[in-house]
Amino acid sequence: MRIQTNVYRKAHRRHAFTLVELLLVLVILATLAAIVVPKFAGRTEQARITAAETQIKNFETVLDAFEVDNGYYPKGKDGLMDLIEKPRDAQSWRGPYLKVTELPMDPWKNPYVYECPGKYNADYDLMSMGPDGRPGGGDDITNWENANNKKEK
Ligand SMILES: [Ca+2]
Repeated sequence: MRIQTNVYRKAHRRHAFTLVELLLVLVILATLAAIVVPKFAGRTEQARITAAETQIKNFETVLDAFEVDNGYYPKGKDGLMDLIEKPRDAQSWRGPYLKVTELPMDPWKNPYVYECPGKYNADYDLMSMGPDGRPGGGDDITNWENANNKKEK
């Protein structure tokens, strides 16, 4: 009888200790999450920005190839589609210039914004609207900042 009680107490104490341990682990995890997640989130955002910059550079390369073949950059706001589907008036089109059936979205799941002729560049403007998903706001990733083909102002 006495042994049984001891065993029960031991088991009970062990169980209680485990609960405290669990709570402690939860507290530690919550603390870690509070510290680690914002830093990590910042990095993924930076990674997305880098991805958008890389995608724009890739578009530029492909648009140059289009220009070499056709003598002009794809026209209008839907010009990027001309990289995938042959425009009616493009006689020397040798695409598709992108190995996709749909244009890639930017890292925030918004379409890249293309315009030819450009407002900022002599040839064309290409940008991602950035994390806020709208033009402007200081977070746009464009091909006219740090571009060497800027229009004279
Ligand atoms: Ca923006």
